[in-house]
Amino acid sequence: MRTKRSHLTSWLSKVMLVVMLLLSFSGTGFANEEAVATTEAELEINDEETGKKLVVAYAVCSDKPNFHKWVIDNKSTKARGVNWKTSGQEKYKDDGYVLINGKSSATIYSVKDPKSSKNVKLTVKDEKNKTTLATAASEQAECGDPGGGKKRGKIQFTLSDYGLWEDEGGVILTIERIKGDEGEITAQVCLCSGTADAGKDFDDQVKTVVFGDGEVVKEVFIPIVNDNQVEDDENFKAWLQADDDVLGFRQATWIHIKDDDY
Ligand SMILES: [Ca+2]
Ligand SMILES: [Ca+2]
Repeated sequence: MRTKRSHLTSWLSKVMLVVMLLLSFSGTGFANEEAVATTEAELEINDEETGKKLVVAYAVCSDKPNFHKWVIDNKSTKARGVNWKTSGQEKYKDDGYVLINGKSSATIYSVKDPKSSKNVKLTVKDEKNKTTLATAASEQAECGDPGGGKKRGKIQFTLSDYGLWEDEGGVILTIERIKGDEGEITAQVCLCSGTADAGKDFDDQVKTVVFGDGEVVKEVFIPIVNDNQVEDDENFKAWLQADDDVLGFRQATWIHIKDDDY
């Protein structure tokens, strides 16, 4: 066992030596690097000889409404200074310098033109501001994409119709949160008359629903008025109101009340 282990140790140290030699010969300049477009929004700087990724720059889902968000990834083990600038709209040019440690990334923000949906390009240059290392376009980074930022998800009614007897006391509406669960979502459930009258046939008080971080389902109880009159079956509608970007497909649901006084 001891002999095998010492052979292994000796073999490992040889491998380490070769790796260290390779690293020391890889140089500090940018001469052996080439930019390779992977997608429109992501570019890589690779070492020409080894093919290893050195720098990757890409747009991600922005958590600030008026800014594009970018990530510049330093894949090498050495700290690297880069200059960056964005262009696309004359008025909204932005630039800066960032020092990124080895095997680390830097997040940068650039001002978004609120009036234009045009692509904004990020250009990353070397420390001396001479060689362009990478450019990436912002439009590819839709929120909710893999690798994007936080996913709040969308909320909607689970069903498009509910039915109950007038003497059941009320109805429980279920609101589900899909495609994400991060952060808080506040919504209101508003009730509108159909053939059933607000206040007379059902309690029309607006209900507030808060999805906490990680919560994906909420129930809301809507009281129904039970009378002694013989009447037709009646209905009313519940509306979900929240920020546009968190509203799912089923924003309304119908509640059908079946009369029990026939
Ligand atoms: Ca009744
Ligand atoms: Ca009735």
